[in-house]
Amino acid sequence: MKAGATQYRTLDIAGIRALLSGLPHIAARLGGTATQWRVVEVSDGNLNNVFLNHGPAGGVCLKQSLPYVRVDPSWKMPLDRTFYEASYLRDVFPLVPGLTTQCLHFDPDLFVLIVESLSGHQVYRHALMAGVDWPRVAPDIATFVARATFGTSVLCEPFERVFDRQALYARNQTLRRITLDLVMDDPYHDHPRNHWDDPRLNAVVADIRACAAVRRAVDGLRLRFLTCPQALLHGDLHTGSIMASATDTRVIDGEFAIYGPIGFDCGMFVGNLVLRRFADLSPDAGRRCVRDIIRFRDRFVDEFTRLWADARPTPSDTRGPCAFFTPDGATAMSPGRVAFMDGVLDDLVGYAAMEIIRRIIGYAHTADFDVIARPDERTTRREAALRFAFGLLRDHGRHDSVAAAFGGLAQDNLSS
Ligand code: SR1
Ligand code: MG
Repeated sequence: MKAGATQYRTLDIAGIRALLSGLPHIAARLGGTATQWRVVEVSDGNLNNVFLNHGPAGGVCLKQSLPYVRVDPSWKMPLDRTFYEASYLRDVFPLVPGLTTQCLHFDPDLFVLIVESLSGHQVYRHALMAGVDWPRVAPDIATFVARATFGTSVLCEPFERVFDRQALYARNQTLRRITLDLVMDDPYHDHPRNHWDDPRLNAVVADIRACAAVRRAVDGLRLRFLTCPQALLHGDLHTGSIMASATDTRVIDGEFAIYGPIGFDCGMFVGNLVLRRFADLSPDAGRRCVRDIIRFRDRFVDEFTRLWADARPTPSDTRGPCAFFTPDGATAMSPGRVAFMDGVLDDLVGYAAMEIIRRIIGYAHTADFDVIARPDERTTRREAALRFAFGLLRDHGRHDSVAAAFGGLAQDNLSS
């Protein structure tokens, strides 16, 4: 949907007050009258406008698609991304009610999405950069991914329902294109969207691009991203898509929702933990990073396999949706299930590496390294992160476990 074809207009603060006033269930949630509402722009991501709205009784968060990329208005873009985010929330909120936010309203003309606002939460990336240690976030995200993916897959639901949903998200082509270009393609050849500020990274970039094993791994992961619709993915599960406090974790920003390989969501999250680790010079950064990756892996595998073990046939499936890979015994994981989980974890490692690389040399960098004051030190840490990701891709499929792939991050000096 293009701007101009509808009543679309980009809302300013007065327009937001008027819109909210006309939505009785939202106005009631805010309380008082429109003149008492505080509307503050908090746009932080690359794509959309975001406003927090608070009244005497409560708050909501409003997000509106723009007909372009917010951080680059010359990059034109259709408006439909908030439609996919609203759809994603409606599909996964019942599966993970305490781990995301509820869609309260979607306006198909203005492409406005309204969700409950969170209080006392911070963007997890910013919190990590400020030095917090919130050990529950990684297992919470693992629970989120396990429940949201299992519950939208044919392991849980009749294929007819899953295929209908696949058809809907198959239309989210603009954002799948962005991920394909920015994560899977651009970093591996010269492209004007790539950038890095220090020529001392040129050598490692050349090494990554010249390596045949890396090219094979990237080609395989790219193909799986396009041809392996295992489950409904969040599609952009980096640490900026998580709001957290010490006691509560919420996944936001599901506009990149598509069907794809489950390990993609896992890898986005883990890749961003690794980026933080390379930017964090504190003595126990490595220990915390490896702890969080292992906790993520353990909770994800436990939760997914528990859901699988508990799943029951639906009326549509005479053999049950879980007839494939039936366990050999009450407690044993069948070889088929073990192989499935191993495949997801292999994907995790590969997509984590690709996320690390694209966040350092591609179009959309992250703020993690900005806290390092000295430019030469920033380059050193970025180079170390790139070399680490290079190794993950070169050896992709040959790591015995997630611990084997990431355990080295616990050592004190990664730059040498
Ligand atoms: C043009 S969009 C760039 C990046 O921002 C989003 O958060 C996604 O990560 C995307 O790759
Ligand atoms: Mg986002």
